[in-house]
This record gives sequence, C-alpha cells and structure tokens, in this order.
Amino acid sequence: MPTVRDTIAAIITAHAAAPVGIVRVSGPDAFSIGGRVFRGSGFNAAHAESHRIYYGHVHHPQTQEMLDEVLLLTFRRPRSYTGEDTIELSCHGGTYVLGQVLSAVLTAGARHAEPGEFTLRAFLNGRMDLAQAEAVADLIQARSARALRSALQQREGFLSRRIAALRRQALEAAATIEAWLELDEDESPPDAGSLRASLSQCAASIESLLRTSEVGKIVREGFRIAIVGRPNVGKSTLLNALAGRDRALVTPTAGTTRDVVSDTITLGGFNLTLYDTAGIRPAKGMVEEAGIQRAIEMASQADGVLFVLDARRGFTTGDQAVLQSINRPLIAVLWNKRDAVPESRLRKLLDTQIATNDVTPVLTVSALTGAGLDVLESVLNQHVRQASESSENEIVVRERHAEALRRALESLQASFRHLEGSDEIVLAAEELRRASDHLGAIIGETTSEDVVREVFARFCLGK
Ligand SMILES: Nc1nc2c(ncn2[C@@H]2O[C@H](COP(=O)(O)OP(=O)(O)OP(=O)(O)O)[C@@H](O)[C@H]2O)c(=O)[nH]1
Ligand SMILES: [Mg+2]
Repeated sequence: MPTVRDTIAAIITAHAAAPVGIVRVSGPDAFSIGGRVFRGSGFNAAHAESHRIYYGHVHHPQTQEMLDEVLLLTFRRPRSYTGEDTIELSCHGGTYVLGQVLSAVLTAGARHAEPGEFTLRAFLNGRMDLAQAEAVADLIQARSARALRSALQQREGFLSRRIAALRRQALEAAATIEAWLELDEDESPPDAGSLRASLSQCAASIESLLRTSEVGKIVREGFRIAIVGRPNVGKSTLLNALAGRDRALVTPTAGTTRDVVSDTITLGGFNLTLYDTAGIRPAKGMVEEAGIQRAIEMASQADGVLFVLDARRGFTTGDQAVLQSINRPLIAVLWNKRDAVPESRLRKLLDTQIATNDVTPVLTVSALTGAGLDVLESVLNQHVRQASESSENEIVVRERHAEALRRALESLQASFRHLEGSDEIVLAAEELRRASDHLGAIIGETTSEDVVREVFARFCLGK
C-alpha cells in the first residue's frame, strides 16, 4: 500500500454536461497546486484556512490562459474526505471545461487519481474502515429507498461496530483461556460454562449476520422477476403494463418474444427488474428453440417467477409443462385476459386446481386494460418485502463479508471442539484469535493488501 503520498486529482462529478462539475485535488501539495492555477480574492496557498470558499478564476499554469470562473473550497487535513489537504474547484460542468481545469491541475503537479483512490486514502488515513468505504460505493449505486437506508447505516458504522464487538468477545475469550494455562496444578479448575455461553452467543450473532447476505443481494441489486408462460398468454403485454412503457413487442402471433426483455421498476422502495421471456412450448425452428432456452435459463436464475395463463384457454397440458419447468419461488399465478371472458368463467378458473403450493396467490388480471394490476403490485410488494426482511434491522452483508463471517464461524466451532477435549485448550485460544482475524478482514484491520486493492478497484473514477 502506498505510504508516501503524492497529490492526486480527478473530476469527481458525472462525466456528462451539467450545470456544475467539481475537480478535487488531494495530497500534500493540494494548496500549492491551487495557488498555481487559481487567481482569486484573498486566496493564499500557504495561509488559506480550512472550510472556506474563494471566488476566482482558473488559469493554465503554463499558458496563463483563463479557463473557467470557479469557486475554490478548502479542506485542511485531517478534516477532509481523504484526511489529506484537499481543495475542490467547483467549475462550470461542461465536459470540455472540466477537462481543461483538470489538465491545468495536472500540469501544476498533481497526478491523475486511480478509480477509488480518494476513498482508499480515506481508508488508509483512518477516516473510515473498509466496510464503511464499501458503503460509500453502495450509497452511490443505491437505486431504492431500502438500498439507500442500508448503505447509510453501514456508512455510519453499524456493521463495523457489530464486528468490533464480536472481535472483542473472541479476543477476551482467548485471553481467558490463556490465563487458565498459567494456573498451577493445585488451583481449582476454571468454570468453562460462562466462556461457552459467551462463545455460543458470539456464534449465534455471526449466524444472524450471515443470514442477511441473501437479503443483501436483493437490497443492493434489486429483485429479479421472470415472467413465464406459454406463447401468446400476454407476458409481453404484462411487462409493458407494469413498466408503464412499450418495452417489448406484442403481436397476436404466438412465439413473438425471442430474446429476454427486461425493465426495472421501483415498487414500495424496492427495485424490481422484470424479465419478459419467450413463450415456452415445443419449439418450431432454431430461433424459437434458442429463445425458449433463454427463457428457461432466466426463469431458473430469477429471485421469483410470475406464471401467466390465458383465461380464454384455461389450464392446458402446455401450461402444465411450463409449470413443471419452474424451479424458482412462484410469486403468483396470473389468469390474464380476464377482460375477454365472462365473470362466471373467471370464478371457475379460480377454482381450477393448479398444482402449486397453497400459499401462492392466484389472481385474475388484464394486462390489456390494467384490471387487477393493482392487486398484482401489492402481491409483488409484499413478496419482495418478505424476501428482503432481515433479522438484523438494516444490516445486510455482502458476499465478501459473508465469506469472512463463515470462516470466523468455522474457527469458533473449532475452538468449541478443542475446549471439549480439555488437553487441547491452547488450540482453542488459537482458533479464537483466528476468528478475530477473519472478522477483522471485514473492517479492514486484518485484510490482505490484495483484497483491499480489489475492493477499491471496483470503485468508479473520481471516488
Ligand atoms: N383481450 C386481451 N388480450 C390480451 C391481453 N394481454 C395480451 N393480449 C393479447 O394477446 C396477444 C399476445 O400478447 P403478447 O403480450 O405478445 O403475449 P406473449 O405471452 O408475450 O407471447 P409470446 O411472446 O409469443 O410468448 C396480443 O394480441 C395481445 O394484445 C389481455 O389482458 N386481454
Ligand atoms: Mg412476448
């Protein structure tokens, strides 16, 4: 990990024309670089205070050409995002203007920042731990209320504090065991009961965090729903109706959809990505065959499935075959085209035995008129809400954390075993220290350099 710091710079706002764009400069020379490119009232690179705003202009340090009218913001270390001296140039947000200002700053002595490098420095300077740094990326990528909430909590250190407490518990237990080893033969043997209780509580807590990792994926990436059924039942019409726009091609010809077509909607604070798929039947030709393959693949990767039936046709052997191919949780069975059949028939259809478990809701809808879609939306909402409920309030761990938690749990269980066979209790203490190290990897205290690099490499440029 780099310890000697050069001064880095990057455009930290979106790379698209916007009213305002910001160039950040961070490192020991940030202020003097500011002095080389910025001319404005009252700014003195050596004496400028922290948390001030100066109005002025950026000039190219070699050509002296004026490049933009800007506001310069100052942050003295350690009171900055990175923990280093930092200036930010708030410019007009044209991509060309920003490129010119950045190039002036680079000419004045800064180096272009790597993706994630500002946050990496914040981590190395102790401004945040690794889990909090990851939460910064989650915050930027959050596309729903739930994702935002959990990212914010993690940024505030919720998960970090839990992990730190677990580590403390493991280390204290290790120290207790090591103290036993120092006891003389004639001293009375220690009571291992309270130690075991503390360790099982620790294990339970880790298991509880682990259970949030499935949910974490849904919260971060959204819930994926495959719309599945025979050809012509109205799957594409349903996607369009739910998405509120014409995403997928609809025709009266069976076998219209070939590629998987998707659209993302937000419902009750969650992101739902809907996948419209090819109607499943014995294929007529290679192209349809390939489309059906994709449909089946999509349905087997989704977090949930909507199974669509045609109310005009009733439950056919073709539908039965489709149903049997579904191997992911069925969110609802939909009798579509209810506008095209009389009420009495609808009642009969709802009585039809469809071999699903009893809890799957069966609804009648019309993708064409929109009838019944409100009920469908609340069923979807409820399903996703349940699927993303976590025993841990807002905490949801990512796969990297889950991996570390699994290892910590294994070490904890090993220490239990060593405690049982009492001549091996020194090994029990060792395993507990190992558990603590695995936990430390989550917050970056015992994380290998490679893993830290990997975490920050996934950040976007300028963060
Ligand atoms: N009356 C009525 N017609 C519908 C409804 N939903 C779809 N349709 C019609 O049914 C036909 C097929 O609709 P699609 O949405 O293309 O059906 P699909 O399931 O995507 O079909 P494939 O892509 O071939 O698998 C079209 O003519 C639609 O207008 C509905 O709720 N009521
Ligand atoms: Mg279709």
